[in-house]
Amino acid sequence: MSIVTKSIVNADAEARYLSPGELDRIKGFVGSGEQRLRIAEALTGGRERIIKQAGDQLFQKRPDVVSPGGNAYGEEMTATCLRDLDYYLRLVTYGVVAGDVTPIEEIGIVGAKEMYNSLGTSIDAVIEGVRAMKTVATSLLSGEDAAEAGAYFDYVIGAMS
Ligand SMILES: CCC1=C(C)/C(=C/C2=NC(=C\c3[nH]c(/C=C4\NC(=O)[C@H](C)[C@H]4CC)c(C)c3CCC(=O)O)/C(CCC(=O)O)=C2C)NC1=O
Repeated sequence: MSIVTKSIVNADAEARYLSPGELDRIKGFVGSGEQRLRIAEALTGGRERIIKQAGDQLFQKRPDVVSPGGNAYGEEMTATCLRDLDYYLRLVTYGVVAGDVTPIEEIGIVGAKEMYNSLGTSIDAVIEGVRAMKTVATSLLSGEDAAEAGAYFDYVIGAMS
């Protein structure tokens, strides 16, 4: 939920107008709108490059995951691994647009550790992949935009750790 929806739900639950503090936070959200959309567009447009380069970096650092016996070994499993990176990049763009980590948390974090454990996938390696996406993605952005986007990758990294 964005800060707008959240504030309205909270205010209406008490049948009250939005408070000055809520209006102030919404003002901040609206004011950063152009930047957040610019970042989301850049990440969406760069997705193929981000996934490809991050995958290369991950498999260079963790050759075990794509070696025989590794969780992402073989063309199909490697593609599934890259698909998961693409999922997390997509969720990062949701977070950036919403100005809120809740969509990332609800779609991609809750239950993720248990799921990866049951698949025999190394969470550390997934985190390494997300870290590599952050490196590539932030290199495509200017300073302030890189910092803003970086915070959402950091959220994923922290929440998976
Ligand atoms: C949008 C929210 C969402 C997420 C996050 C998600 C993840 C997800 N990753 C899966 C599998 C998988 N995920 C990986 C990923 C990897 N293996 C590694 O060693 C690497 C470290 C890593 C890539 C970075 C692999 C290889 C599989 C297939 C495992 C298998 O079938 O044995 C599966 C099992 C079902 C399937 O194969 O599709 C799910 C549900 N699905 C979702 O809907």
